Amino acid sequence: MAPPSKKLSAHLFAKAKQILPGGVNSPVRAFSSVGGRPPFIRRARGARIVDVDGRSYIDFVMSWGPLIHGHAPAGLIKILAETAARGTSFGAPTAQEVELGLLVQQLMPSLSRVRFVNSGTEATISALRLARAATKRNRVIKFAGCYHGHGDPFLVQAGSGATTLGVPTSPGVSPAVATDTLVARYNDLSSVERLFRAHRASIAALIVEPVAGNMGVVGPILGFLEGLRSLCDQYGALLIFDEVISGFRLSPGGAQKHFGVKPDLTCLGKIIGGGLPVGAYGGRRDLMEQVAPVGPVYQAGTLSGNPLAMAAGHWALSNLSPDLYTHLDKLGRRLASGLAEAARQANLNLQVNAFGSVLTPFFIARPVRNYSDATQADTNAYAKFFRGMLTRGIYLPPSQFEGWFLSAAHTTRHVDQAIDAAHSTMRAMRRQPRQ
Ligand code: HOZ
Repeated sequence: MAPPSKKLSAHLFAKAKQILPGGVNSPVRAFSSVGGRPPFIRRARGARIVDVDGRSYIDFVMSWGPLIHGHAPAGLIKILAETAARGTSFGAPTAQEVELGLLVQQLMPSLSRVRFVNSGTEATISALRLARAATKRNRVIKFAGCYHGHGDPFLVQAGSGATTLGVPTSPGVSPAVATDTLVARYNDLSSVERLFRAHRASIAALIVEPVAGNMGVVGPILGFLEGLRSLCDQYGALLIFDEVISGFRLSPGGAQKHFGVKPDLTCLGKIIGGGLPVGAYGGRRDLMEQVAPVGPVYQAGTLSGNPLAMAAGHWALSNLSPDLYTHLDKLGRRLASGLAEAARQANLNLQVNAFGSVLTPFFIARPVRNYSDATQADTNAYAKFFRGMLTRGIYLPPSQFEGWFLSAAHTTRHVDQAIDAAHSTMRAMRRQPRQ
């Protein structure tokens, strides 16, 4: 069979660049760090996406995490159609937002109150404002390589697209804002303690991705999250878990349930919207009741609690089951060990960091436990690997510093196809001279 032409994607990308900066609405999608042109997607179902040129790929991006049930599951599409037929937005209270709130609380009991917003970015900036108001302090500790959306206080040594593009601290973040952001090393409690000691009475909060997902996947070492909880208690700061990625993915109760560490505030996104734009923040009642209209901390949104998004989120969370996590864990382990074996046979350095259904293979010889390790990975090797996999019909994150995501729709067959593609891609990489 003749390979399909890539004309339409190429044409659309050229046209997109005439109107959208870089041709995209989120930087990592432009393929800048892996080379080539992004396929434009026409449709998706299950674990597969199909581009406008008719090429089908097994998808390991899954919209960067929200699609734990796969693309376009029939139950979700039905609920969305029924909900849309009743109206797409009211800017007024609905039953759906109450139902979703109660379900979130049932799954994550630390959220005794929850506020829905439209993205993870909104959730984190709102949670930080609340923490500052509640503690009457201004500073925040974050970790190098953790990404909490694109709010100014968090675009300091940030992971995800900021690292991919080589601008971990973005121009445009005012120095005054950056001064209030203190940066520690992930998995290094002594770096956190030093900051608390030096700035003791001025730190409002510490924010962390309990399993880092935006420097690639990097899990917490034993005692790290517990240590953060004690340090926050000792120094009177609030502990904020950014569970935008880990929430409902690591377990129905997120990383906080999995590791048994209770944050004061939690930020959510991705799965909570079932593939529609939703974020949320929530936590201790005494804190959340400082949010307007109960308290003075202002935050609002025209589309917050949007009925379509609430219905999608409710469907997604209602369909989480123990069997789903067993399936995801099994596939995650199979994919991780398959990739490691492919690299071993091709004699390439590879470390696969995997947590359930999210993983990142780093092209590096030694373990990756923090941002400095992650950024020493061979990004040229990742780029070659990415291009080889894409040619073989496997759609991966176009950056070394992102997670791969599995879903209910992935099967052993999909995973084995990806492993086969990895074997042949890595063999070919081995034959090519280093760039
Ligand atoms: N920041 C997102 C990944 N961690 C990328 C979102 C996107 O490009 O869609």
